[in-house]
Amino acid sequence: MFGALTDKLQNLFSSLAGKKSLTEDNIADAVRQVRLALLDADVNYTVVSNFVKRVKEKAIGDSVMKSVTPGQQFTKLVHGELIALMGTDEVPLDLKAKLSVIMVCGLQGSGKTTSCAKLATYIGKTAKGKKILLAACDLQRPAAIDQLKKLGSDIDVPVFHLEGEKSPLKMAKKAYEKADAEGFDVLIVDTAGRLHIDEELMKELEEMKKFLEPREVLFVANATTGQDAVKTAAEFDKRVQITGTILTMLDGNARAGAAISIREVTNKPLKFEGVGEKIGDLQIFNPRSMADRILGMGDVINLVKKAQENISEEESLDLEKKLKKASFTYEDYLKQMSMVRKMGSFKSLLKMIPGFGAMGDIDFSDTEFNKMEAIIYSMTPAERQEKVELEHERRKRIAKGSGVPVDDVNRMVKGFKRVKQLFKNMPDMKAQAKKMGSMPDLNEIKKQFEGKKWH
Ligand SMILES: Nc1nc2c(ncn2[C@@H]2O[C@H](COP(=O)(O)OP(=O)(O)OP(=O)(O)O)[C@@H](O)[C@H]2O)c(=O)[nH]1
Ligand SMILES: [Mg+2]
Repeated sequence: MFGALTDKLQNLFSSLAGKKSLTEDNIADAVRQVRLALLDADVNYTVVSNFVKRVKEKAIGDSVMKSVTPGQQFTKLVHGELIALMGTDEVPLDLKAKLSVIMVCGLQGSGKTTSCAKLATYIGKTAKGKKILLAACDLQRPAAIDQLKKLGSDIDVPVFHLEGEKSPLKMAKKAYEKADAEGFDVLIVDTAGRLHIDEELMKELEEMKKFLEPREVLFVANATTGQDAVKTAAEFDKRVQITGTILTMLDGNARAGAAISIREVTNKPLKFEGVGEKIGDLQIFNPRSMADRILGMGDVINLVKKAQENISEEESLDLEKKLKKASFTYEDYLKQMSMVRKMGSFKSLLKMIPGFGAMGDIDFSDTEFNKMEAIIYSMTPAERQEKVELEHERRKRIAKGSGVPVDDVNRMVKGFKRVKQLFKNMPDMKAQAKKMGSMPDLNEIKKQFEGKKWH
């Protein structure tokens, strides 16, 4: 997502890692490179200036820089400042009112309507039992109502609209009355977008806001639109006092620097990120996870969350025990791979795991998976359990049995060994979870990873 920025910062950090000490000179140079990398990624100019000023002050003033690993210290400093820039903590939705209204606004095509449906799904999952109503208050485009109705029916959430109603404000009022009368807990209001900010739109939103008294006014920002997103966010905030931002299109190859500047410019939290077109592709914005991804450290936080959502406790516990004990066999490998496949796109998932970037040469398509399955099924039980060495004769036999060239068998064995090694070094997530109660302390897990993976 931040490909170029990540590359530049990683190059910088590894060049620093070789240095014995950091002097004012090479700090100045490093800071300059951070500055260029951020500007290149389209981070807002003022935001960059403040950012590098903070980094420089800390780097020079910081006695830790005199420690044995100055490169790592500098990396940590940048990492910490990136987290601070994006808000430090997750900021959950405010749904405390008896009927909590969420007003969703933004420019045309930014992803408002989709985000309304995604939010409904998210709330349904995270705040179980809440009765949710969607309101179609975009009367600009006739198709907008149908779009929301379709999304609502897909996720089984009712959508309010009145045939023939021309005024968005009246529509919003009627939706509110219905939600109130029928005991809904959450009302999500989709609004019209415009190509540019215009007075009519802003007035409409202001009136709607005044009547609805929403707990949340969420600004939807398309991360691919660059600096405009920042200006627009500031303008929306001035007029309707947004409570937070939803970043969309982060799955595209966005130079998302502009989008992450929105927090500092508006001083309102980044609340969610949209990472795809599907209804489930919305996650709460976690500044730490985003900083990790920007620095190319993988996304352990969201990986753990995804794993918790998609894999049963026993399944993962069982496998994890084996992984830890290194009694991980080819059969487990197969199980592991099919489990990961359940969690969604393989590639995007692997990118979340530190160290897995290096496995880019492994192909995880269906054909490859089927091949791998055939190879493993052609092995004898002793081979599958790694009780015998897979010497050449055996590999030839397995290749023949599964109808693939020996090279494919070699590749599979190599992949298996790498995964086994990688998982042996993984921190014990489930033990962590037990210790902390139901939810693992993700930051703790991160810390354990940091120690292992940095330089
Ligand atoms: N890849 C990707 N596509 C998205 C995301 N969010 C929305 N989209 C797509 O972007 C397009 C526009 O989304 P809408 O939700 O209709 O945007 P909108 O702001 O309601 O648009 P208007 O109502 O016309 O102003 C749709 O095709 C969505 O499927 C996202 O996070 N990632
Ligand atoms: Mg829309």
